[in-house]
Amino acid sequence: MKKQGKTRRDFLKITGAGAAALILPDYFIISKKNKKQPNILFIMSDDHTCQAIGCYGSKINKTPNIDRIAEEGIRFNNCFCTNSICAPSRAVILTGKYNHINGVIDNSTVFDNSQETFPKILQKAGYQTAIIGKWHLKSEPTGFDYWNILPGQGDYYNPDFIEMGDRKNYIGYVTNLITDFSLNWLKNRDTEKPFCLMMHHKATHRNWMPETKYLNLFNDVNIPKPETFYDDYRTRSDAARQQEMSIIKNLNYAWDLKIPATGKKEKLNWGERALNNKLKRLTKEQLEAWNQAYGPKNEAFKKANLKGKDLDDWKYQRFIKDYLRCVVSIDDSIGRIFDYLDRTGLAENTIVIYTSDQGFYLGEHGWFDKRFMYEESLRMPLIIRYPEKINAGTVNNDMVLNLDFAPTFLDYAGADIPESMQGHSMKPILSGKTPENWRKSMYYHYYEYPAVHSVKRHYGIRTQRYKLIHFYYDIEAWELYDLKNDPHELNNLYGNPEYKDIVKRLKRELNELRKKYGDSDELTRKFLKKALNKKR
Ligand code: SGN
Ligand code: CA
Repeated sequence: MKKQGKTRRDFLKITGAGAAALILPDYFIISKKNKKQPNILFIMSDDHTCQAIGCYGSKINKTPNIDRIAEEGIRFNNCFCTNSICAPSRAVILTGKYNHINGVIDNSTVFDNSQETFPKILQKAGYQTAIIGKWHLKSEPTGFDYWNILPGQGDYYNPDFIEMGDRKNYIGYVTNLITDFSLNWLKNRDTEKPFCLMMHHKATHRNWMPETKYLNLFNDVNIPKPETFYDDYRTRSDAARQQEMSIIKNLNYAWDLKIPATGKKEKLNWGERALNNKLKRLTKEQLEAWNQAYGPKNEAFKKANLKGKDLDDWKYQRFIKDYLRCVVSIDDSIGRIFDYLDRTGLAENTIVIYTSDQGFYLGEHGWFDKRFMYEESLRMPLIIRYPEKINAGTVNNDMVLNLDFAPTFLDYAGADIPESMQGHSMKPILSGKTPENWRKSMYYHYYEYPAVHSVKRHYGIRTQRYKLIHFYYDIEAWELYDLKNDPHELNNLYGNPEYKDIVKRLKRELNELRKKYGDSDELTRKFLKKALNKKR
């Protein structure tokens, strides 16, 4: 029986106590007032990729609480971002528009917060809205009745938060604090109105600093490296060879691999200084736990004097274990949120979404980080639970984008979706009826270059079977992959005469998509000019 179906009188009958009126759970209020406007709980992590989520078939970890959303709802296997980097993806999610329209082409651009966003429209539709956690859009959040955000990337330990303009420091671990603040907001919200809460975790962003209680998790296990760890980029353009996100070459021993510097202060490299600064934030107890965990392991590493593949493997193990330890705290967070939703009856009338701003490489092609249009960083996890409308255990392969999130939420709220939004409501898909004309291909455009990790600017098209990418700026190169025969994208087919017609067709389709979404070489040049001026 659905909880929404019960009346206040039923409840009093069940409990047999009039005094129970004083402790009425949330769902009675919701059931009466907001039946048609579901609550929206949008949970987004930072850089948490499908390869490290149980329900996506992770071979390296377990995420029981996150998986519950998929078990009781829907899992999207083909949700993609339109630009695999943080601020741009967040701007797309808020506006339902591509970055060349909303303006946030890279992490250094300030989001124009006067533009229309789905939270603003939800407010007009009667919702109370809040954002808690990572924001990263540089301007102040607008469209939120309450906001409590991390400045910039935020800190894992004892972070500052900016609450409605006031900056305060908190003792604790960031994932737990974001969860505490979210639960507090839920408990104190106006129960007369539906809500939209965006809970944005900082984890699992670089430099992957785990919570003290998990610092020794996975100590005695060996996490298998992905098949493509030693990809030699043989058939690719120079873009893949010239990146700086290699686990072997670009992880910093201190910042990423947690081996603190012992040398003189003046001689420290950027990573050694950065790690020292982060460790300064820790309380005495936190630092003790940290040193107890890393100290002996670091000593053993130094003694072993590893070389070649043994050293590669050590780096991978240190990196992946810290990353996965951060995931455990996120999974705990989702567990705590569900405890509250279950206890209050809110679980019935709340759409719970779990996603991440983009995918991430966990050693695939030898990399960490994201940015490339290749599968691991293009794909976003997307799982949604809404028992009233979504059948438990649904798995969907339609191509959906972060561009579709805003229209979907507006559709559920019964609000009008502005014509200017470029995504489409996924509501019919969620109820099992994919529209016949649903997209069969998607457009992607990445701009942040020259910049950290040196991933060249590129745009491209992904269809259900193929992917065509054009790298530009200080390179002129195309790549083509057949995802059916080459799911790991190791074999660039561009230039192979057998694929001439396919390339022709894909280029035509790519141009059509660019036209449809209003992107062009001219606009790209404009953004380039702006970026170059900023650097001067
Ligand atoms: C920081 C990280 C990068 C990362 C970007 C963007 N370096 O600059 O590794 O790619 O953030 O990440 S670090 O030295 O500060 O760790 S994003 O998810 O916010 O786009
Ligand atoms: Ca990110």
